[in-house]
Amino acid sequence: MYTQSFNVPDGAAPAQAVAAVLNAAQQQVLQAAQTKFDAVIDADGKIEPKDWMPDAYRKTLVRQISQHAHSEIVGMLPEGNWISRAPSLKRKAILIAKVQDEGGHGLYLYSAAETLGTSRDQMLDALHIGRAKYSSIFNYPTLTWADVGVIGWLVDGAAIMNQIPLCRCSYGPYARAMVRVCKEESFHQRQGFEALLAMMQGSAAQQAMVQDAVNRWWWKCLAMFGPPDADSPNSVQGMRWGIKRISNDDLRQKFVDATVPQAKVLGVTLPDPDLKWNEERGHHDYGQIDWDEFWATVNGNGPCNKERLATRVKAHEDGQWVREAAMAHAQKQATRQAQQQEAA
Ligand code: BYC
Repeated sequence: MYTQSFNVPDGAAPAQAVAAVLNAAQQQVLQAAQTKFDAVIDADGKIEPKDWMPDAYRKTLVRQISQHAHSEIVGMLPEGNWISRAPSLKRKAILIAKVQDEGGHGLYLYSAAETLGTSRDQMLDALHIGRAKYSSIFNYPTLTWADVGVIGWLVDGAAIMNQIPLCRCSYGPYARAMVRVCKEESFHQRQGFEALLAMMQGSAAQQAMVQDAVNRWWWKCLAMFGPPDADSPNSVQGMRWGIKRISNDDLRQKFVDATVPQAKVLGVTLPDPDLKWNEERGHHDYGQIDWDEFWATVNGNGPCNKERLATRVKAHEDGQWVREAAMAHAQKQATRQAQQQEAA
């Protein structure tokens, strides 16, 4: 026989023969869809929600976008703790706006992930039972007001470095959401730097508070970019698909190079004796990141993991009545609209 699909033994049941032919036809359709998908990726184009995509591409995007969304809404917590203790009305207004922005980023990102066929409830359930990841950085305490400035300067600074390339991600809804997120994050980073600059021009105690916060956050921010490239299981495929554009280590290096001159302007010391300019590489060398500590935190054993998750679950439960009221209102509006249409 000519093809594998026709290669059925004599006397096989007709139903099996039909299924084999159908299978071959389905394989052809699938192959054509895969070829089209690969061509779009190779041409640096965009994949949109209704386009065919491989299951693994869809799964990777849901994983990354939902983790990103979770990071935004858990990220509201360490800063939210300081809203009532901000040192002036101006700083309080800025912080409220920033925390609100993070909530908005979570919403755009959950919406982008929903276009891939996973519901927001499913994503939130995964977060609340501790199955889903969110950024390691939010499992550390914010001990002083200087921590809030350092989160803006370094944490948002690292987030922007990672997120600017995501504006060119191959999945359209994620890329478009990131354009707005990055614009807002850029303000967040600058307000953090400006708050620290004000403190560095203040008393010796304020300056010491800033230095202490920088000492506690610096290494955690370097780890935010994820494991070294050689230990990053998702990187190669993520880059092949145009989801990730720049590797974990390259982004980390860009962050170090961009931050060193900013630290000089601020007048703080970055807590790394190995940090120095390497003329040959055209980059700064830096010391060893504690990856054991990073993995312990990612796996639920950082200083604040349990507290963050408990606060998030409580916020979700406390908000149940709001979701119910919104649904009841929408239902009422839909019924009223249907009645008006019937009457017209
Ligand atoms: N924390 O193979 P890899 C923000 C996980 S905050 C926890 O390199 P991938 C904000 C990783 O998920 C920033 N887990 O993975 C700022 C993977 O586990 P799974 C949020 C981490 O996906 C201020 C495993 O380690 N931004 O925006 O290729 C206020 C192996 O890693 C971390 C984003 O999420 C970490 N730091 O690369 C409020 C950006 N690093 O999933 C909010 C979007 C790695 O296989 N995400 N892991 O079980 C990304 O760009 C990428 O997902 C990552 C990791 C660079 C984070």
